[in-house]
Amino acid sequence: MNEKPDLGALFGATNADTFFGLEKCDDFDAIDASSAFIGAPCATPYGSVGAYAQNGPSSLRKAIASLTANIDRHNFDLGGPTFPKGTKRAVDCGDLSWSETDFASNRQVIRQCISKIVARDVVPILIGGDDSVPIPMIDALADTGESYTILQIDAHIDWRDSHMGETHGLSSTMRRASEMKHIEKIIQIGARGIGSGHSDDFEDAKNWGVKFFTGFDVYRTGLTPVIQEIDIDSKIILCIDIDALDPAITPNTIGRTPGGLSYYQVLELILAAADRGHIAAVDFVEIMPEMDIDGIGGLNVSRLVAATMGIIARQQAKI
Ligand SMILES: [Mn+2]
Repeated sequence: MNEKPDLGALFGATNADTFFGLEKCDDFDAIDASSAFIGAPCATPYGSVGAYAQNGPSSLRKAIASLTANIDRHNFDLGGPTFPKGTKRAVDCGDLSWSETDFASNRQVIRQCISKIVARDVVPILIGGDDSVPIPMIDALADTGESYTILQIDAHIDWRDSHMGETHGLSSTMRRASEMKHIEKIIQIGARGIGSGHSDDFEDAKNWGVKFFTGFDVYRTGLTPVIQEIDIDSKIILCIDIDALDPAITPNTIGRTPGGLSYYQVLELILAAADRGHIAAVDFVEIMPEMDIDGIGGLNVSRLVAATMGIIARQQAKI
């Protein structure tokens, strides 16, 4: 047999151009959902590599297409259907428009979209795109007048002040966030190996007050100390760079680094954020299907996104 069997055919999946076969939403001003899948192919890329993760959002829609007929089935990671009775479903807002040359405009498009969605009490799930995409998302939350904790799950700390002359690129995300008045706490989990960060950047972050739990810390002590650091009733921005996960399960990324988190460890952190606090916004970034191996990364990331939608649906319905 040369052709691989099709799981979607086994389940009766239909062709869907949205994530998980969710309803499409084109009007941010009228959006009515628990959360919203928003594709952001590009914000502020470095000139040397360009918009290398632009196919991330479409790759996740494709990766979960086999389950479009199963959206109401039991998800054993959640203890029920993804969207149980009494909850609102998520929607898919498609991909935001973007330019390869006008980065300020890319950031403005993301910022405006997030500001409108959160004003309607919908939790954005921004799908990148490289790790510069969250900067305007985090900035947009200033419009609510609330204060936030960032839970950043990433192999890299992203505290460069500038890299290759760019201050809003993917290596500066947490430093830019730290400069925003509405960000009161940052917890960073999963840093490991060698990235673009310098020891000075790490010192600056610690001096700001960042609570760090490295990949090695999680390996040695588990997640309990991390979860205890999440303040009760805090409003949380979840910044998930998929290179936080082990490259064995998310090879679909440019920054593969040995020693990453497992699927369940990341899921437990997302559950803990909703359990102790309130998830206000989410991003999943650095998704690069060209790097994937037999669809393994798309599988793991798309299922984590779907589980996140289920966790947020329960949070929004207070069940
Ligand atoms: Mn990273």
